Amino acid sequence: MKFFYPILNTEMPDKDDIKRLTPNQATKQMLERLEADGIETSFDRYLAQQPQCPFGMRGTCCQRCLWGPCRVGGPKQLKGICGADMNLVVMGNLLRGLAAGCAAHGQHAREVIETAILTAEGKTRYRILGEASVQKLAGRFGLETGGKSIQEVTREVTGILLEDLARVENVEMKTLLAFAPKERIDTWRKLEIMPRSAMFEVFEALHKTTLGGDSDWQDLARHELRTALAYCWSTLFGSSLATEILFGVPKPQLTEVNYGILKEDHVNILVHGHSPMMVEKVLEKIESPEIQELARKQGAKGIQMAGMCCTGLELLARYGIPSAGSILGQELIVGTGAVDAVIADMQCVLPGLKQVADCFGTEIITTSSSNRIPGATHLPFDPLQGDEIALEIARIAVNAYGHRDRSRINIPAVKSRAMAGFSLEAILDKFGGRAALLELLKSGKIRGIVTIVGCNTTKVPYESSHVTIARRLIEHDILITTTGCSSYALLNAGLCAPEAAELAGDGLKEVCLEKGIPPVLAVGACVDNTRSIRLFLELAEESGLALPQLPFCFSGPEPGNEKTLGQAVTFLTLGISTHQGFPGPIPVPIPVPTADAKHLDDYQRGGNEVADFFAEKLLGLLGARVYSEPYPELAAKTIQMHIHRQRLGLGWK
Ligand code: BF8
Repeated sequence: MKFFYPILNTEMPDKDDIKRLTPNQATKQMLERLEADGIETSFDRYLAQQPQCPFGMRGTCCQRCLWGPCRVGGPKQLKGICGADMNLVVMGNLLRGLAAGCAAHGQHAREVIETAILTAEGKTRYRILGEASVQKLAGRFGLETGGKSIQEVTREVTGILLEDLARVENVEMKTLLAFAPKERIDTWRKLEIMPRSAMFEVFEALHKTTLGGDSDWQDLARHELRTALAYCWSTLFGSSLATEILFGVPKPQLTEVNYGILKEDHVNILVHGHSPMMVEKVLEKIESPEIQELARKQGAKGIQMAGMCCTGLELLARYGIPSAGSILGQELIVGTGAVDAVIADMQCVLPGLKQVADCFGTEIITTSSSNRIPGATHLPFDPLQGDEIALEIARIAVNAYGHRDRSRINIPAVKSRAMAGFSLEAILDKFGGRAALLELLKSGKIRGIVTIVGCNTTKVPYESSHVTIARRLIEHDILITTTGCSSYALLNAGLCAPEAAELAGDGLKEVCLEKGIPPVLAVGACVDNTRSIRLFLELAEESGLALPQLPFCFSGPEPGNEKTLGQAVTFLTLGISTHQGFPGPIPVPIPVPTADAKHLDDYQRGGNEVADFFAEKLLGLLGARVYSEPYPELAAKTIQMHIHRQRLGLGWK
């Protein structure tokens, strides 16, 4: 590959490498087409950034005060102006990144929980479709429900979710106490990392990392773990549980994925972002006689919804709405010229999207007051007026079909079959309950469960790391759950279709064929990592074993958004070891300066205390560690070895 970074012991692709190595042929076609048309995308801007700053790549660039930026760890600058060394800078950057990710999922959680509360109070026209989820959650929280209406119980449970998001008092989080195993709670208490709430810990993370704040990197590391716990048990659980309360629990269904699902003679509407509140209502409205008639008048044969990023995955899981592409695909899919409108809510909506949209006359409608794009139509979500706003959005999207330039439409004829919608309930149902799934694990027919999650990055050939790792793991009888942009890669590669069972090892193949399921289970959006977590918790409880003993692993092959940091550290807190792909969120060992070093590239790749903390010390504290491995074939081997060691430890063959 074109760009070699000896300091990180890795290399990065140019555009030819990406086109040659991506497993996604639709992406290859769109890259070529946009290149020919002279339309710039993230892939071009990435090239313009080469070579990227080696200090920034290693997390040793500090911009936390106005004295900086300080590049720490070079031949002449072992410390920043304030005296911060590499450990303090790296750990502080990690903590700020995790806090930002926590705030992002936290705003998502707030929107969903508030909508659920207003709905329980009878103030919106949403409905509570997940009554069973409400009752189960009330049971977890130990609430007395006798004689209470479903609205009253919903109000109580969602009130607790909101408290966990924003509590200031020194009280332990109720969702954590309701779901986490005693062994973990005892471990976290001993480490003094029990959080108060997501907002409190984010506040404290920013406080601790101001100029002249916390100078002890190990204390920042402790706060990293504390903030990850808040992230998990409030922002992830809050979003995921409140969404299930409002819209119900997904069930597996078959659908199609990738750019080829767009239809030239239909209105094509792309739904993008993370919070499904607005597009749930838009879905209702496009079925209305008014909007269907409007589409006919515009000459369209129908309306095709297509999903992007996590909002797309919410609709894929719940209704089988075809998914189109992940974060780095957003400019490419608009470049097909076939997208009439993009409805974008919050997060992962790139600023560059509007430039491509303007080249093709695509309407962008932003629906979150947190995420605006200059020049886009802005209709912010309001739970009290969801129906009216959704109808307006549907009208704009359908009317856009009338002024599309048909001569510029070019939809790659690439699509795959997929089965999605694997909620926790659906997984347990397919396997005949948690005891039956545990037996399959013990017998070795399924050797382990790995959750592959997270974003794409231009630093590796598009979607290739996700797909390579998943293929190798299923070949070795390892069942996979997936969320986020990782799941787009695996869906597009056909690994989430039931016929992908043929690609699995003998044991996993037999199980998948018998159950009629794929070896890669798409469980939902990034916040639905809760489904994989709850699956791991169920199996730990059934086995009577602690989470760190079980043959589970987490992999984030292509880290991008700061939210990914929270996912990785969340699984570490649970005692589940974590692979990270391209060196990103959690540092690889930082080169140690030698006396005669004149330039960064002269340095020896060595150790540093923060890297050692994640790669070694955590094992003693939490029973889990980080594996940093950018090369996917080696990463898959590393994960297999981890699963193998876990099984050996249990005496499972
Ligand atoms: O929360 S995987 S690029 S879409 S951040 Fe964003 Fe990363 Fe995609 Fe969803 Ni998750």
